[in-house]
Amino acid sequence: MNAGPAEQLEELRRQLAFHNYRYYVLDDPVITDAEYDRLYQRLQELEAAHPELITPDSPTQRVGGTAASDFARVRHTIPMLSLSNAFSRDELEAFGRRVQRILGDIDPDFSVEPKIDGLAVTLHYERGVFRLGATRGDGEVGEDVTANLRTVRSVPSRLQPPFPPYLEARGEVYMWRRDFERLNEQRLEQGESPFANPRNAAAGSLRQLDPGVTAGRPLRLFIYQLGGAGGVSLDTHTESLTYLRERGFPIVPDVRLVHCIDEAWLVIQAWEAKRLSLPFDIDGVVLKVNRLSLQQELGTVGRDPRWAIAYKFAPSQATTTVVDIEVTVGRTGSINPTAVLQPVEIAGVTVSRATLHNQDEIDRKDVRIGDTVIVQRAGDVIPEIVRVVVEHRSASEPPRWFLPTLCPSCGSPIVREPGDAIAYCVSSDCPAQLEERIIHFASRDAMDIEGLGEQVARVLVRRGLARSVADLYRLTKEQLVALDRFGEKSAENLVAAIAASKERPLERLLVALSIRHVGAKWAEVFAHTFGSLRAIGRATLEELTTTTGAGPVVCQSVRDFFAQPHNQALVDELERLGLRITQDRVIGALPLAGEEFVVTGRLSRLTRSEAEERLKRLGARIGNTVTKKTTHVVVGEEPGSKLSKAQKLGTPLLAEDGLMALLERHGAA
Ligand code: 9MJ
Repeated sequence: MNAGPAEQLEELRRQLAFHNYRYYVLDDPVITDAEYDRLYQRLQELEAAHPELITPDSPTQRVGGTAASDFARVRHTIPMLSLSNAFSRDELEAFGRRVQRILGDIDPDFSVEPKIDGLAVTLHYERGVFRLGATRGDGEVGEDVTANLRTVRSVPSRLQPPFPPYLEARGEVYMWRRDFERLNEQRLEQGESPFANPRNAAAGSLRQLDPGVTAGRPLRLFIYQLGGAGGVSLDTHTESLTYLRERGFPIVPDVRLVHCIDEAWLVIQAWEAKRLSLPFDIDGVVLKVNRLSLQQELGTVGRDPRWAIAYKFAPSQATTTVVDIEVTVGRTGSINPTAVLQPVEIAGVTVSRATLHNQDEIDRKDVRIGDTVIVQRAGDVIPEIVRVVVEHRSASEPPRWFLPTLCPSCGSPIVREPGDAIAYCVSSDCPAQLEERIIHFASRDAMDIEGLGEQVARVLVRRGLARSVADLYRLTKEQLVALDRFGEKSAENLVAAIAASKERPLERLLVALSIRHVGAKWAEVFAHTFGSLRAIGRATLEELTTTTGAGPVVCQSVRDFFAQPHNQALVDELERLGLRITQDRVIGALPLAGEEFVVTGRLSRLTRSEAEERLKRLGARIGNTVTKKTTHVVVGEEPGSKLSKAQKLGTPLLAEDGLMALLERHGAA
C-alpha cells in the first residue's frame, strides 16, 4: 500500500466498521476472528505511531457492536469491559511487567480461565429473582434479551439462598459444537441457511425477536464475573466465582490460580493442547489479577481493564482458496471428494486439503474451484470447509462442481443409491479400493501387521504382488527383497508379522474385511453371536437383526458382502491359509459388553439410576468415578467435576440425546 498513514487509517477503519456490522448486526462475518484481530492490531499500531490522526469514531475508541434496533436498549450501570489481547508469550510478559510496575512491591496472583467463544451477557437479579438480561452491545449499551435468556436452561430463574437484595452476574452464552452441528442439520432440512460456527449460532439464537425460537435452541451459559452484589463483601475474583457457584450459576470450568506469568503460561499451553477435544469452542485464555482491591488500583484504560488480558490462540479457522477438487476412492468403494487448498496454517498445522464429504455437502456449501473459503480444524483432525466467502467471487463465477460418473481409478460406473449420501465405485476389482483395503486390513485396529503401512501396501498392489488380502499370506522374503525397499532382515520381519496375524481373533478379521458399516463394535457382536465367518455369511437378514440388535443398514451390508461370489471365495481362501475364521460363541453377548459408563449431571428424560439400569442391561459396567478405564461419560445438566476429569483424560462424552440414541439403537430406550 502506497497510501499515506491517514488514508491507511481510513481504509482500516472502513474495513473494521464493515466487519463489525457483519459480525454484530448480521451475525454473518466474512472473515475469521483472527483476521479481524490482525486488522484491529494494525489500526492500533498505526494510531500509536500517529496519535494526531485518532478520530472519535475510530473502532479503537468505541469497542465494536451496535445494538440492533429491534430490542430495547439497556444502559449498563457498570460498563461491560472488553479485554486487551495478547498473541504471544512476549505480549503476555509485557502485561505482567506493566501490572508489576503499577503495583510496585506486590506480587499479584492471577486467575487463569478459558475464554469461552460465545456472546457476552449480563444478568440482573432482584431479591434472588431473574429480572433483566442484556447483551454486551458496545459495552455501554446492550440489548434487552430477558425473555430469550429465560428460555436458557442454565440461566437460574431464582438464586440459591442466601442471596443479596441485588446481584449482577456476567458471562457468556454459548453452544456445544455437537448441538451446533445438529442445529445446522435441522436448518438445512428446513431449507434455512446454516450458521457459520457455534458462536454465531449462539448469537443468532439469543437475538431472536421471538423467544419461542430461542427456546428451541441448545444454548448454554457460563458465568465468569460478578458484576455486583449489594452488601456482599468479597476479596478476590475466585472467591466471587465460588460465591456465584453457590448461588446456582454454572461457572467457567477449571479456573486456576497462579503466582506468576511463567506458571500461567503452563496452564495456557495445557488449554491449547486440549482445546480441540473440549465439547465447546474456546478462543483463548483469560488472565485476571485475582485480588479485587488490586484490580481497583490498576483501573482501566478506555474500555480495557489493566488487570486482565486475553491470550488469544492461533486460530483454528483460516481463509484460503480452493485450488482443485479431487476424488479419492475409499476401501469400501466410497467416492470421497476432497478440496485441494492453497496451504494455510491453522492452529500450528499446515492444512492443504479439506474433506468435502459428499455431493450434498458440496451443493449445500456450493464449493467451487477457485473459491475463497473459510477452513477450520475442529474436534477431530480432518479439516473442513466451513463456508464459501461468496463475496470474493469474481464476476465470472466458476462452474458448479459435480462428482465424476466414472471411477478415477478403474473407470467403472459410480453409483449413488437413492437415500444414500455417498456414491460408490461399483467395481469389485478396483485397484484404488484394493490399496485402501490392504492398508486398512493391516492397520492397528484390524490385523495389526507391523511393517505393512500405507507405502508398502501401495507398492504391493502396484507391483501386482497383492491382488487380494489373501495374497499377503503368500508373500515370500525373496519377493519383498526384489522390491528394493526391503533388506533381508526387514523382509523376513514382514513375512513373520503377516504370518503372526493369522492368529488374530475373528472379530479383528471381520473389521479387517472392510464390510461397509462394520466397525469394531459390530464386528465384536457378530463374532460373539455367530461364532464363525461362515455362520455370519449364512445368516438371513432377519437372523442378523433379531440376534444382534444391529440396524437394517448394517445387516444388509453384511448380507451384500457375503452374497458376492468373490467374497465367498475369499473366505474359503483365508480358511485354507489358516486364519481364524471361527471363534467361541459368547451366548447372549451384549452390545455394550466391555464398556464402562459414568453418568454425571441431571438428565431430563430419565433418572440417573434408570439410565444406569438400562446401560447395565446392555452389558455395560457403571463406574462411580472417571478413570482411564471409563469408555464413555454421560453428561447431563450441571455436571460435576467428573466432566472436567473426563475432559482431562480425553474420555468420549455423551449428552442426553446421544445416550437416548444409543439406548434406542439397542432397543433399551
Ligand atoms: C470469557 N469469554 O470466557 C471474561 N471470558 O472478563 C472470561 N470473558 C471477561 N472472562 C472481563 N472467562 C471481561 C471479559
